[in-house]
Amino acid sequence: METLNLSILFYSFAIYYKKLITLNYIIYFIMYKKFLDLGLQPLANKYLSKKDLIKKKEHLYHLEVGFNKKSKLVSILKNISAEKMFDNKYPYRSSMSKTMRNSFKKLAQKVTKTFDPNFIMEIGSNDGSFIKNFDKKKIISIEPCKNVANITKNMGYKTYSNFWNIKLAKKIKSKVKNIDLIYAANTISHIKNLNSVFKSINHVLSDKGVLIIEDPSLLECFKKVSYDQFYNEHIYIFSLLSMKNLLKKYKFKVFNIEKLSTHGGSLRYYIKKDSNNKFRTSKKVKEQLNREMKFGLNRFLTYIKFSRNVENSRKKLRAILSKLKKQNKKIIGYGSTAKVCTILTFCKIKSDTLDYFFDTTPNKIGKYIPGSHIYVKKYSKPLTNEADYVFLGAWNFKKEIFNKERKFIKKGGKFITHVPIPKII
Ligand code: DWN
Ligand code: SAH
Repeated sequence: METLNLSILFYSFAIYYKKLITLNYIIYFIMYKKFLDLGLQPLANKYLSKKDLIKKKEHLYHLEVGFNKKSKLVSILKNISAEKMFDNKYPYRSSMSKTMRNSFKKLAQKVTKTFDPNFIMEIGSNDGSFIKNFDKKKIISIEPCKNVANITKNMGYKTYSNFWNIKLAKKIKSKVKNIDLIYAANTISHIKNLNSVFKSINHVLSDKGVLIIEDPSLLECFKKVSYDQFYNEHIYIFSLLSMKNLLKKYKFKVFNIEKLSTHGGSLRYYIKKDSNNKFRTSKKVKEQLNREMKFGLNRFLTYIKFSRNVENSRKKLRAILSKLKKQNKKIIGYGSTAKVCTILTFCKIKSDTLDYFFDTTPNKIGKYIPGSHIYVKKYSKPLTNEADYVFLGAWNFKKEIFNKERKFIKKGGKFITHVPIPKII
């Protein structure tokens, strides 16, 4: 009887969510409580050519976000294959911003001074913005996108063009024994199977070694209502609360954290094996946990409130843009980020509102943004009088961009942002 009831329940779900009948989804549905629905979205880094536009073939998925009450982990609910997202046409390049180049350089100097590692490994090395600060004999890197991995291979760095998993960990361990620093920036949040991630790290990291993870902070995302942090590649948005719970299972411990302003507010977690007594836990860990608890990241109600804030943000942004269009103002976009895909699609903003986007990334230029199909133009020199208003797609680099565009601003040029509230600046 119990089995029959369960089967009925299973099939009712299956019929209700016609498009999402995968076992994975059902499991997620049980584990995660949905709090945000960002509608049908494209894969954020799948830029389209003119030919693709004519063919009208674009993969869309339902972007829903859930909260795991037990582990406090926040995750998108749809499972998209890693091979599909991180293929040999991946366009993102970390080195496109001075802010990130500087951030990686600063960290490289800091870890050398603080930990003096024998050997370093980076997971998700992209175009080598971090590893290039080290001697080629001291570091190896992992980057699954073949086109991107070729950049660091050509620079002479040992690069494994694979996804991080136990098979690769075993291969690496058989060749290098003393990896005592592992770094992964904006990458662990991209890997669905966290069990495999941490087991594999445990396998290669020396007992006295340090693991440094850096990813967008859920607290900052909620405070800034930056719902654009949610897109297909950001499978998880971590908080210290969820990271702590997660690491417990693998006998890892966060012993220090740093609040970073990069990527709209990130957390850098310094992690060690439980058995390692070399590092004392910093009081910053407790302070961050207190901040997260005070904000309510442990309570579902906070998530419902965030979802309401997102809806208000959409209304306000649409109102600003439509008022400007009624006044016949010319608006363009600046920084064709992965994040902007979520905003444009969710707010139904197309090329009748934003004429085009300026961007510096070679593989995005001359193509169309997924979903909204807004054209990406090559950015080659500071703005003059290209538009009346500029929508900041790369709002996370506001400081860098405003510095570059100070003449445009001085002449009365205006920017529009959606964080923390949609406004003209
Ligand atoms: O997590 C991820 C982060 C690290 O990078 C990945 N899943 C994908 C990607 O996300 P993103 O596209 O949102 O990242 P960014 O770094 O915010 O993208 C900035 C974009 O803006 C790039 O396309 C480069 C462009 N840009 C520009 O045209 N002029 C950036 C700056 C600073 C500029 O001056
Ligand atoms: N670390 C860089 C790049 C972030 S973009 C930075 O902070 O700027 C995310 C990177 O993670 C991409 O280059 C992507 O190819 C890589 N990545 C995604 N899944 C991965 C996996 N399973 N193993 C290793 N790298 C992965």
